[in-house]
Amino acid sequence: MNEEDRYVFIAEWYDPNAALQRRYQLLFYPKDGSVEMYDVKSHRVFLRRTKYEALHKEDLYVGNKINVFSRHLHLVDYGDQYTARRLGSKKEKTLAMIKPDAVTKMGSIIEAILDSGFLITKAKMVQLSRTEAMDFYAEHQSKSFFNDLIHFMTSGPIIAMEVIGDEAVASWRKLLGPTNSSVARSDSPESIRARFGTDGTKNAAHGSDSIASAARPERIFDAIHTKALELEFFFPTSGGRGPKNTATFTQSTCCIIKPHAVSEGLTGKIINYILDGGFEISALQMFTMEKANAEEFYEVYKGVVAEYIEMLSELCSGPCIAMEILGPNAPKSFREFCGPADPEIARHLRPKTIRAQFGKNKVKNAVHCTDLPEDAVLEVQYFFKILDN
Ligand code: FUP
Repeated sequence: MNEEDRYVFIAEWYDPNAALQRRYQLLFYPKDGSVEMYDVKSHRVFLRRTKYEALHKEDLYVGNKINVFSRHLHLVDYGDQYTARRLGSKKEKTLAMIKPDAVTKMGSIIEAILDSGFLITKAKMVQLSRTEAMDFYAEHQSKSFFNDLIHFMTSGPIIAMEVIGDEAVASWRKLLGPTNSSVARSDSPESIRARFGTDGTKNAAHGSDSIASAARPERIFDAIHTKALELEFFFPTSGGRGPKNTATFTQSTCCIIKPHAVSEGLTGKIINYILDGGFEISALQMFTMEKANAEEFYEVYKGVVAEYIEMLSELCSGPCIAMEILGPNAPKSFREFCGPADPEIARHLRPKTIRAQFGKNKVKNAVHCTDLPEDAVLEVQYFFKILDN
């Protein structure tokens, strides 16, 4: 018998034409990166085994949404014990939050998160209201430091992230370090609170401190709902909106870190590059674009840019990071900072630009930025008003 390694998942896809939720068995063969799909109901082959480069083993866990040939599939369960044991046993989700004192260091903190092997699956910059901050820290309301804590947590934007990894709750807390940043500097000098925090209140970042119920090896559904309350607070899955994004929609421009760059782990590096270039990031959120949205967003390029179709599929190929950028003479200066659309040309003519530094080719060119100044606010609105609803 052929003992080739393969992973099996149950995936759901909403078929807009039939208005039906369809269920598939999805098989992934890590050896050659191929996928195969069967319709669960009819037992028919839906997709014959085909190589699909955009899908990686790291993307495969219950709860994730993946894109296979432009279909957004939701992985709802493991298809067999082997897959659950191999890919699921230790995976957890937790909330990682960058606090107001460290938002200017978000690039380096994101780099530290990715370098430690976590995957960022949701991200949103928000501004907490006083009520929201009091709600979030309700367990501390009788403490002497409560007022200072609420004042600090509402003093500026924060970035909430859902991160996933092996034993993520504990390993993120370890990377965070001790609560007090001064203690962290002596006890755990490499930790995030040691590197980026100030004291016992201004301590750069937060992590959930418990897991609702210990993960059982063969069924990790509980672990997927790890500390669901804190993640729910920022990323509600059952109604409600969560805290508001921070977009200003004034004299700003739009930048998207494209899915290929996100999946290559370049998010933190690109953000650092933008901040070091003298720009400010006033809003940030992770989105997974549906094809219809990408078409709407890229409409001006249709029939104009030869790579239009490839651009569309790149934009839908996985999560991207949308940002509102502020800076002197913003739409124009930021566009120049991104460089020519073709990274090869950029490397020759404008080697310091984002695309020269991080791009691969005309389609996988690391970032999108608004071309025409008059479209800048419209593009920011597309993400932060229309898609963030
Ligand atoms: P942690 O779980 O490490 O974030 O720490 P706690 O839950 O004990 O505290 C939550 C937050 O309260 C800390 F991140 C910072 C703030 N705090 C103070 O401001 N002063 C203190 O003495 C303790 C905590």
